[in-house]
Amino acid sequence: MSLKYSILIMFGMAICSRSSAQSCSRSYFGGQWISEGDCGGPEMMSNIMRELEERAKDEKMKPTEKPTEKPTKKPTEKTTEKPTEKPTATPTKNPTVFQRRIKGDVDFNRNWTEYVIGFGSPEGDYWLGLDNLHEMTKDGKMELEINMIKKNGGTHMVAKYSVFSIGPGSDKYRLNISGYSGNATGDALSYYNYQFSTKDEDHDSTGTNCASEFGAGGWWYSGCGNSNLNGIFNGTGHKGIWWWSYFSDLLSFSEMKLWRKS
Ligand SMILES: [Ca+2]
Repeated sequence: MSLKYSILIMFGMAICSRSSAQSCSRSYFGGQWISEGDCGGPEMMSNIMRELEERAKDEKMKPTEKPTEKPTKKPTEKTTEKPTEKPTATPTKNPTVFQRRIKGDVDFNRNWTEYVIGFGSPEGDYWLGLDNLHEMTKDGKMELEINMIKKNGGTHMVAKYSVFSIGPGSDKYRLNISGYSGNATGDALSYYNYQFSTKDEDHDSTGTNCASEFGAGGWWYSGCGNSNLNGIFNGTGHKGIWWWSYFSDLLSFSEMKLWRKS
């Protein structure tokens, strides 16, 4: 008996035992099968052997089947692209502050170049700069609001101008202003429409330099004028910060801001 056939017989014994697990036991001894218990007789056994032989043939004829590995299909990932959001140009309702005197920690007695480019901190004492002022107002669509607090008594004064623009550097940032309203002592700016002056650039109408001899800061001086919001903080007389009268209207606070016309 070949080794292969022996294996088939042993496999048959296993099947037989499983089909009648409790009542049948068979063994191959001395060239024949010996049964113990109810194993269904020789006919059943021969049927089993025949089936095993057929199975062995079938197994031999079968080609080796390699498990076909199905390519794992990744689900198509659809990128959820958000539509490009265009920034919405929402018109700001907030004003632009271009001048503020509140702490006195920034020197305003500066030269021409510094007044052109600006200085200080937007959160504190501040001058935006004449170049920026010209750019922001040249379309003629800005209004001016000036908030002030008087040093003596703390009165809050407001001066508004419906027309406010600053000329180009070639015209020394000339003031164009009109349409006064408010509760300030009076209109202390609109009759000027003068060029800007500093201690090193004199464009006023006097024989002296108002920026250094009178006001101690850059301003639209004429001869020399009725306001001096860029004067010396806590200064006295005409070199201090004042509106309309340096005798009675010295200020502890000023803020100049632009509103875009609605
Ligand atoms: Ca002068």
